[in-house]
Amino acid sequence: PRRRPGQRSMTGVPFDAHRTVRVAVIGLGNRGGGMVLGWAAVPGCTVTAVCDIRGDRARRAADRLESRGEPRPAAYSGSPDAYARMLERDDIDLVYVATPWEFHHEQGRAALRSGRHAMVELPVATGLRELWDLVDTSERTRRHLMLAENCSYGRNELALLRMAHAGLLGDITNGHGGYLHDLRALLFSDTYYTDAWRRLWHTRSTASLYPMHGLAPIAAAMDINRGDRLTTLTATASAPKGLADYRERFVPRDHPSWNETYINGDRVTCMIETAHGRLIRAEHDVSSPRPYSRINTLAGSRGIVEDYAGPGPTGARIYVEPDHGGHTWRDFDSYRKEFDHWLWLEVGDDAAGHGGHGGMDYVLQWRTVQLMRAGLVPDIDVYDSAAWCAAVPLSAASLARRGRPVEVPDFTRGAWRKPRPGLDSPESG
Ligand code: A2G
Repeated sequence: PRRRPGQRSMTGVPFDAHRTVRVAVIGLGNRGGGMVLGWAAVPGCTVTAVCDIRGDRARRAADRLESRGEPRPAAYSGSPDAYARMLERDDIDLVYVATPWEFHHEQGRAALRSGRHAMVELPVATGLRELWDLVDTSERTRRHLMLAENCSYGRNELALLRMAHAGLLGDITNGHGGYLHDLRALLFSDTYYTDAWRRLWHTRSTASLYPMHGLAPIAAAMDINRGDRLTTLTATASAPKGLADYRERFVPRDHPSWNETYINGDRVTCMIETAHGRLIRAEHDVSSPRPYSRINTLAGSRGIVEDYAGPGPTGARIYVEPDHGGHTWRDFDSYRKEFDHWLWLEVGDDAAGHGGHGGMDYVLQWRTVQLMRAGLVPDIDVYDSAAWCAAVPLSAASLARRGRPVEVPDFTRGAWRKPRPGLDSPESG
């Protein structure tokens, strides 16, 4: 059931009817155009302004909100700096950035500098200097910048986090996760990624371009930036074959992509070590034929959970001592029930109604609004965002040095040793 303003949540965080979170959205393509409806659906949240360089998109987003009975947001468009004009408004609390990767740093930074909190799609920035700049700017402006990592709010991922914290897996020693998604058809589509922006990254970078969906939940379960931290990264890559092969078979010879050379390896693997001797393998492959997987696995001295591996309803399997033995996997279902995160119990039904990646998108948006209304720190803060996205430039650096380990910066400047609120905070963070 929908919560009404002023009502108390089951989990005790007060919902303040007087603090509506006013969201402005930059970028109304596939992602932004969908998320804008989610923001408007969250109780206590309203979309006051939308922006896209293309006027038709801005108008369409405003129309869609209006036709759903929401107040019509102001629409900005027409030039690359239209977003800056939008930021001059005085009715914005949170800026959500869903433009192509190359604009994230500039727009996230501008949002912070305008005095707003910012939620930025993956990756928040693609270079180390830009990541540090976001950390510095967030500290200087005292505004939060958070990665919009919906997978951190996945139902299995959150159950896994709670299991890890409950000690079920013993001492966590290793895990892996990734983004394995056959994007070939979308990358060569003329409409899906505006101006083919995502395909072009494969012509200019040799890097793990987008491992965060798998890396972030594993890092959270290992208390990265809350007692442990990422220390070194080593990257390795296969040859680039998939995109050229796809083009050869399916793309007409007069298509602009025939002028391009794809240089990024199909499979890029990062091995990341932590201060406490844990090991994370983060994978990226968007150019090969395969069913979707984030291959989440978390393992410790007492057991292991593997997602995307089981036939049961959760898709995950488990093996933990003393419950199991005989080298035989068991279904994860009963453990998922036992460790189900309160967020899914609280808003899972609403999330199902609002679609988006099995409900993760809505849970991310709902939780963000909840924490903002309560005046609390986001679950995923600028330090987490920078640490996870650092895999992009660090993998490029390691690959350029033929796989030599590179240091992961400590964006927390030493604060990682202390516990901080995070994704499995009991209720209010
Ligand atoms: O494919 C999926 O929706 C991805 N999200 C998203 O990040 C993006 O890459 C998209 C294609 O544009 C998840 O896999 C959760």
